[in-house]
Amino acid sequence: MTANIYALFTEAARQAGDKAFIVERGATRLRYDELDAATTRWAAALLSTGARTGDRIVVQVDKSVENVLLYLASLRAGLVYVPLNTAYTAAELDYFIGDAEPAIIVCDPAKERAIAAAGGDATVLTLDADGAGSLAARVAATAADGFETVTRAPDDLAAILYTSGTTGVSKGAMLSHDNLASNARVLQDWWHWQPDDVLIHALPIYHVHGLFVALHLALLGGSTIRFHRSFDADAVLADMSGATVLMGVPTFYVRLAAHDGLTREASATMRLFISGSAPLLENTFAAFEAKTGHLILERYGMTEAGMITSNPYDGERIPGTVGFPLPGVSARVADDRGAEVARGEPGVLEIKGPNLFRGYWNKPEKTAEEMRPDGYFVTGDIATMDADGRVAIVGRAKDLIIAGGLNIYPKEIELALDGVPGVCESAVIGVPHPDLGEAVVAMVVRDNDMLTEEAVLSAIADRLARFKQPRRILFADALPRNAMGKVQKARLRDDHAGLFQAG
Ligand code: MLC
Ligand code: AMP
Repeated sequence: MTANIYALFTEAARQAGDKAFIVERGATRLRYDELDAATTRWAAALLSTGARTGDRIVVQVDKSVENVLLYLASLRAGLVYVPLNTAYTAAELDYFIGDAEPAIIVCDPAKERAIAAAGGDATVLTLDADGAGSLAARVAATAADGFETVTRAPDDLAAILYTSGTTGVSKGAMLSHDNLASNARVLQDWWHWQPDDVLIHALPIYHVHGLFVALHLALLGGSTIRFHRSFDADAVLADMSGATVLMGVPTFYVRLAAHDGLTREASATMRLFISGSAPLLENTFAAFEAKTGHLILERYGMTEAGMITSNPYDGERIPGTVGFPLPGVSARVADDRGAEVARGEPGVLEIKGPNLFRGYWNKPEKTAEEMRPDGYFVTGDIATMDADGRVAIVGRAKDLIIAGGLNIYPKEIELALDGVPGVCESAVIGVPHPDLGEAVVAMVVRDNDMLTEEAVLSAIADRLARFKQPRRILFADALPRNAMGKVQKARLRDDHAGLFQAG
């Protein structure tokens, strides 16, 4: 028996028959009974490059139906899928390619030349936003009558997803077929997935949320996906009638709640709005309920472990909490030595379960730093757990900013800023932002008074993806430090908390 997660999708597709799998702008792009034949061609085309089981395939392409097929075919072919945010710059890509050592790189045609130069021995193929490119041409030219899904063991890797770290260096979280399959099965049950569910998919497909949670649940359930290339509140609302589930980051719900088109009628067929990847504010939850009658179901997860806790489907959905550890997941709130604290007290959330990753690619020392001897993983999130086991995320021990559901580590930005001529030192913080939840702000001490905000931003533009670049640069004479010489970021955050607030 194979543990290849694709085998589960084959089975579900068989049961779904001629039902639509992906619908885009009202048109069916792919039916379930076409899925196996399509991924057969894509998988055969990938292996025709000479890539072998266990090889990495790095993918940085726009969201498209073909991108979905590429992902599924990579699983089928036994390759390890390494998706990258399309916003990453050439400088950032060099690192990922060097670290992952892929056999295949798939990129946008515009980046082919630069990537070929950095790609070493990898076969570089292209795929554009319309699903065309040298990979698509190879698929079209591949004659494949059948393709046997490559047998994988439960612990074999299905994907590596990069996540940045406190030191500014990204780490590849290794996720096995069993990590992904077990999490999808548990969520299917926990969220009462139904055969006639219709999912609005407007998340990017290079992160856990859009790639695994959303795609896998639809595939396992044989559900139809209403496919959106990116999130646009108008388009999502226009597509809501007849749909049943939406998964989004809090920014989705902030924008929807502010939209005149969000009403009880507009959301009448919906049964479930799920939020995660960043904290959902209680006022967003309340505004959404007031306009629709729906209680957004908040869950909590991370790249290293997929989904970890979730509010209940039937029980109380309490804003400001992320619910209960999912079945099979053990969670404890601990002090800095790993000893459990009293219920209700804050501490670092530690977790264990079949969803927990296989470690960081090529970085066993980083894996060891975040594991307790008894196998618990230290999430870096500060949480409380009540007597019933309900978890609330109340802060972060890690120096992390989450903007629009995307993680940004200040260190990486500070390193880039400190390299700009005229910058003496910098401190990067996250401050509340009405749309993105948090926005990146940099305090900069300069030794050249002529250095402007625009000049600093343009100096780092090629180095950092746009979403990581500070929304504001504030110049200061000095950074506030404590007696140990450490920059007092909490004070900076307090001082600038109102920067993006209206009024
Ligand atoms: C885009 N921009 C952002 C941004 N997204 N800036 C900060 N943070 C973000 N998240 C910038 C762009 O570079 C651009 O800059 C400007 O904002 C507008 O770009 P856009 O493309 O129009 O943005 P928009 O479509 O509005 O996108 C915002 C968003 C999107 C929130 C809809 O970022 C998004 O889909 N986020 C979801 C991320 C996600 O999937 N996270 C899950 C991680 S998994 P300029 O200056 O050029 O105009 C995980 C685990 C778990 O965390 O628990 O799920
Ligand atoms: P990532 O590394 O991109 O997978 O992001 C994981 C991090 O997102 C977690 O460690 C949390 O800090 C944060 N996160 C995810 N879901 C929630 C949530 N519902 N509430 C608060 N923080 C969340």
